[in-house]
Amino acid sequence: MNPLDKVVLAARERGYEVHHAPAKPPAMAARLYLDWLAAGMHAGMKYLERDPEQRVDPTRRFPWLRGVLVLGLSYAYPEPDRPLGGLRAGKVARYAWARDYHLRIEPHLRELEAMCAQLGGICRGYVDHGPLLERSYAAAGGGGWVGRNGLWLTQSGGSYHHLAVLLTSWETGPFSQHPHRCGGCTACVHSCPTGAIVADGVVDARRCIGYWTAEHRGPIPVGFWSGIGNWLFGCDDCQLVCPWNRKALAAQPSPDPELAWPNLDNFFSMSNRAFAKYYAGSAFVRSGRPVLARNALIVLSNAYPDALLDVLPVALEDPSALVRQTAAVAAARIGRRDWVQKVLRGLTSREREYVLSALDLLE
Ligand code: B12
Ligand code: SF4
Ligand code: SF4
Repeated sequence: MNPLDKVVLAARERGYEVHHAPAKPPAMAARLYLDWLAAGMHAGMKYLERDPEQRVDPTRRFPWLRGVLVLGLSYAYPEPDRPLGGLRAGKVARYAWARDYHLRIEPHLRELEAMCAQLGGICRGYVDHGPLLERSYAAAGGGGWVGRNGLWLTQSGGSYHHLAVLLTSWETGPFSQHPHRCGGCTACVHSCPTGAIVADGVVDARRCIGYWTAEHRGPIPVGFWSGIGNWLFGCDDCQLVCPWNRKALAAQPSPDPELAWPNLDNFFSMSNRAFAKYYAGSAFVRSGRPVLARNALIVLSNAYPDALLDVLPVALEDPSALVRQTAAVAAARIGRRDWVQKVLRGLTSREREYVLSALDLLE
């Protein structure tokens, strides 16, 4: 067995499906990325502007790079039951129902890198954080295609796959391209509450609930609040309707009911430190307690105004200005403008500006 096949086997033994992709994403994928950036669709994710040439052609940064292995890990595990007790109102995207996938995948990538070195090659593994077009590698890897919702999906496993890439100093191949199997379906496009799927496979992050609720750290413009519905963290609307996800099922890892159905009260009653400890190892910790509390206030103001009335007295006194700002707007939204004045006093002029312009829009 040649060294590359040994690495592929080792990845499969760790639960990944593996596809061969070329060292560089196809020129058309590079063009799509640069056009997306130029149109500003990356919203506040400034890191995506860094070194776009390297992202579309990683051989510039890694001169030893000859081929890429795409690793797919299914997370199509079943939905756990909602625990009893507590304020369990918001929906969490499926990827966040189990231990943070970065923490699960990265140790495997380090093991595969070490194995490559022992076999006389070089490998570098990335999941999410590298300057790489993971979906374009996946699409070029032949195991699946990029659907209208922009997600990479396979016929047998649907789109609930985490992706990682292993850059290698060995030639990969042969390559094949999977047929595009969306056909005449447009279910995902119509399901998106905020109209974020602006063209086939193109998502404008400025409109995506996944961006606002999990990546954006500041206050959320009030114009997006109703579109967020009861998505507390991330959004799966464009995957829930996909026919290719109906049959997909994965056994591992088991989802944690406390992550799939968190008790919203925790985001207001816990200190930042207690929150980090309680949710250690989850995707929530990367965003932090104030972001989860911000989202909870929006969900409650959209769908559970009575429960919002119960948490507002605490939220309006929260140590985080982000939470107080959001609480003030949420209070006004359910007719309690009399609670806003007190909050304004403790905010900087910029923070006040957000609240006052949101109130104007609510009129
Ligand atoms: C930035 C980012 C986001 C942004 C922007 C999303 C977007 N669509 O671009 C936001 C925060 C909105 C986001 C949301 C989500 N994300 Co995200 N995100 C990323 C990240 C870090 C970069 C993506 C990027 O570069 N976008 C720019 C666009 C232009 O590029 P692209 O999405 O890669 O699309 C390329 C391909 O579609 C290609 N293409 C299109 N058609 C074809 C055809 C062929 C033949 C080829 C070769 C290429 C090709 O062209 C595009 C440009 O190269 C990647 C990880 C990574 N490093 O790649 C994860 C990633 C794409 N996200 C992921 C996930 C799971 C999500 C969410 C489902 C999370 C959630 N539940 O809330 C949502 C889904 C939103 C959606 N419908 O896309 C997974 C996707 C897994 C999969 N099966 O596809 C990734 C790969 C993370 C991971 N390692 O698992 N995400
Ligand atoms: S994740 Fe939600 S908001 Fe983003 S494109 Fe999909 S359905 Fe639309
Ligand atoms: S919902 Fe339909 S159009 Fe969207 S990705 Fe799935 S099959 Fe393709």
